[in-house]
Order: sequence, then C-alpha cells, then structure tokens
Amino acid sequence: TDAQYQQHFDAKIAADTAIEAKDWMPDAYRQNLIRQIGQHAHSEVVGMLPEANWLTRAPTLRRKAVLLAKVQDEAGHGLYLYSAAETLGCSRQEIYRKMLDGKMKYSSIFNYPTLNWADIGVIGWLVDGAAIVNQVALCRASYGPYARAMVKICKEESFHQRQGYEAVMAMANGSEQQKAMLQDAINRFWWPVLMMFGPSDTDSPHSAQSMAWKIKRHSNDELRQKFVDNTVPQLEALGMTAPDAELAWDEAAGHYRFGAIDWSELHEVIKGRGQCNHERLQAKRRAWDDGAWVREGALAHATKNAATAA
Ligand code: FAQ
Repeated sequence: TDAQYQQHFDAKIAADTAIEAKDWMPDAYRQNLIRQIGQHAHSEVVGMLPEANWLTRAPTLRRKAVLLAKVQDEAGHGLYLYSAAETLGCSRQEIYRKMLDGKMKYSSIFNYPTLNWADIGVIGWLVDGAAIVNQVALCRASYGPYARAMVKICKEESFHQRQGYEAVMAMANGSEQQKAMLQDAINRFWWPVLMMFGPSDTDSPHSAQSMAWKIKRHSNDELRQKFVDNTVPQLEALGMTAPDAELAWDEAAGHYRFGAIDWSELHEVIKGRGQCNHERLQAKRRAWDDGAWVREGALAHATKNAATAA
C-alpha cells in the first residue's frame, strides 16, 4: 500500500540510504527535485554566457585556453544535471522550454554583466567558490543520481575556483590600474554572490521540507556564512576589500559578521528584472532557434540508421 511505500521511503531517508530512480518516492519529493535540479541545470547553461563574452578578448592564449575549458565544463555540468532530472521522469526538452519561456528559474548571479577581464577572474574565484560551498553539501543529497553528479561537478568547480583565484592574484600583483579594476569587480560582484545562496532562512519556503528530505543538508544562511568565512582571508591575501563596512571577525562566534543583504535586489532579479535577464534569455532563445537544423539533421540521421539496421 501507499502507506507502506511511504514508511519504507521514510526509513531510507532516516538511515541515509540513497533514493534511486526506480524507487518509490512521494510525488512532492519528485517534483521538488525536478524543480531544484532543473534550475541548477539551467544555471550551468545560462552561466556560460557571461564568461563566453570574454573568450575572444582574453588577454593571452593561455588565459583563453583555460577559459574555453571552463566554459565547456559548465556545458557538461548542465548535461549531467539534465540527465539527473530526466531520471525523475521529466523530459529535458520540456524543462528547457520552461526556462526559455521564463517559467523556470536559473541563478540570479548570471543576470549581471561582465564588463572587463577582472570580472572573469572574480567569477571563477567568487561565483565558482560560492557554487562549491553549496554543491559540496549537495554531494550528500538523498537522491542518488543528483548526489553522484555533484561529486564530479565539484571536482571541476574546484579547478574553476583555483583558476579564478590565480587570475585575480595576477591582477592584485599588477599595476595600479589592474588593482583598481579588480577592486571594482569585487565591489560589483560581492553582494550578488552572497545572494546566490538564496533568501534568508526565515524567508525560504522550500528549506524546511528540503532539509527534512535531506536534499539540502545545510540551510541557505549556514552555507552563506561558510562562504564568507572561507573567502575573507582570501580577500585579505589579495590586499583587496569587500564593499561592506560591517564585515568583521567575531571572535566569540568564530565567524565573520557581515552587513545586511538588500533582499529587494534578489527579488527583482529573480522576477526577471535584473540587468541582463532579458539579454540572457534572448541569447538562449536565439541559440535554440539557430540550432533547429542540427536537431532535425540528427533526427533524420537516426531515423535513417534505424531503418538501415531494420
Ligand atoms: N537565484 O525556498 P528557497 C553554477 C529561488 S552555481 C535564482 O530558498 P531552495 C556554477 C528558488 O529557486 C548556481 N532563484 O529555494 C557556475 C525558489 O524559487 P521556486 C546554481 C533563486 O531551492 C559557475 C525561491 O527562490 N546552483 O551554476 C535563488 O530551497 C560559474 C525560494 O527559495 C544551484 O542551483 C537565486 N540565487 O534554495 C556555472 C545549486 N535563490 O523554485 C557557470 C542548487 C533562491 O519556488 C559559471 N540549488 N531562488 O520558483 C540550491 O541549492 C537551491 O535551489 C538554492 C535555493 C539554495 C539556490
């Protein structure tokens, strides 16, 4: 009976046994995973755009090769995640379409422009740094296919974070102009990066249930704090500052205290009114339309092969 299935599912969650694709699961658990994994996949795919903007303008061949590899990795992450979502019974086309139609979200951070080369270093360092803190926790998510995809993704993200830090180190040790560019990029990205972790725990509708199901192992605020604690020493090592007068070490708490986040900005960006929301969706819609001939060609080829085999 359903009650027995539910009991079996609850026992697995309690025992930290992974839920697999063919296992029974409550429909709300399935839908919640499709929502989160789908948004995560869309973020990887849309996340290629801000960096792709600088592929043709990277300062050296080495930087260009590294950035190309990183952007390709992001495409790969999108593919693993769409595959993980498909194991839950949704079609890739269907959720991709929802993203193109603005009915499914992707991370707020990719709605900010990349104005200069320093932004690319800062994305690798801070955006991938934030992504790792969030994704390391997801390696232990209760849904097996999602957790396993996260393990591989985290290994690649850690290379991304280091290449970003190496790029910003070069600028921090460079000319006064380079230092100023870096500080400006940090000033623009700092707060939006803190917003990547989602609304505060008191305003996060999905958190309680996702934590009970062990999809999320830590709350949004816990992960945000962990990121700040990791990052401030890196900021200091660069000789740079954060645009936050209240950022300070709290000896008693063993954490860095930071200023209030402007939640209205996150809400505006999530609602589609950020600086680049329109441009990002336009770019993805154009890519979808321009790729129609590839999909048609691949389908015709597969049909021909199947007929030959028969
Ligand atoms: N942006 O109740 P909660 C990357 C939405 S890293 C947009 O707290 P939840 C790597 C949320 O979806 C970035 N929307 O929700 C890379 C929900 O909306 P809904 C991707 C946000 O799910 C680097 C509503 O607000 N990483 O791509 C944001 O429990 C460089 C209420 O929020 C992931 O997606 C936001 N910042 O917690 C690629 C990680 N925050 O569905 C290229 C996986 C919240 O009700 C270059 N996801 N919302 O319409 C998660 O861990 C979670 O989904 C959270 C949100 C923590 C993002």
